[in-house]
Amino acid sequence: SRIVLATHNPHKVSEFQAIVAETRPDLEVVGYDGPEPVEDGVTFAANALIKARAAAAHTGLPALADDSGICVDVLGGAPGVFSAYWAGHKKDARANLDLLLDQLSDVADPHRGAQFRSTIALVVPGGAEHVVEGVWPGRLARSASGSGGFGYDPIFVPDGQPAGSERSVGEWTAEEKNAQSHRSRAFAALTPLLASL
Ligand code: ITT
Repeated sequence: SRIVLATHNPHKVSEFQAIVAETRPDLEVVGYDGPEPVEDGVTFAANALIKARAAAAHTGLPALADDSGICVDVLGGAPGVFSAYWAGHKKDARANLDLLLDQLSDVADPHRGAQFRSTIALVVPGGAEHVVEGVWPGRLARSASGSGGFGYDPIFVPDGQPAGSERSVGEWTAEEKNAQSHRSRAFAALTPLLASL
């Protein structure tokens, strides 16, 4: 069966395609190029639902949408839902992460905790709506490294790495990232809800 992925972010599309191929190879993920709704929610869940509902209504197919971001402990969870536009109205990943590093320049290592969060909404036309979340704990690096992934990956250092050889997600392969990421964790929570599709 087919499911539409309501995102205009090509990095999310390729991550989802890899994650779905691992767990539900029978599911055909199609892209969405219909109208982009205004994402004016104040939570990840609200924005994920706005995007999934719009795609389900426009295509008549079950729709998935991801709303995600980085949440920094000493900033009370910011950038959060503002992650894509942290440095201004243009989506500029480099400006966003440079600003975040600046904001934490005086914050010592033990206090640089942060999480990537992914909230996925599933909307079945005329049927159910579900929202799940995946969290990936870690901390912010002192400077950017690596060119893998997208967004804040070059400054996010996930927990659980051997001391002395910690790497930012920018230095991870796509396979390494997909094995652990917030997006994979959210998708794992969704798997039982996709069973009827
Ligand atoms: P769509 O709304 O079309 O899905 P978007 O990129 O605008 O695409 P969001 O509104 O959910 O999506 O913004 C998410 C932002 O959070 C994204 O632009 C990155 O800055 C950051 N982000 C989310 N997941 C990330 C990841 O896996 N690695 C690095 N940064 C991530």
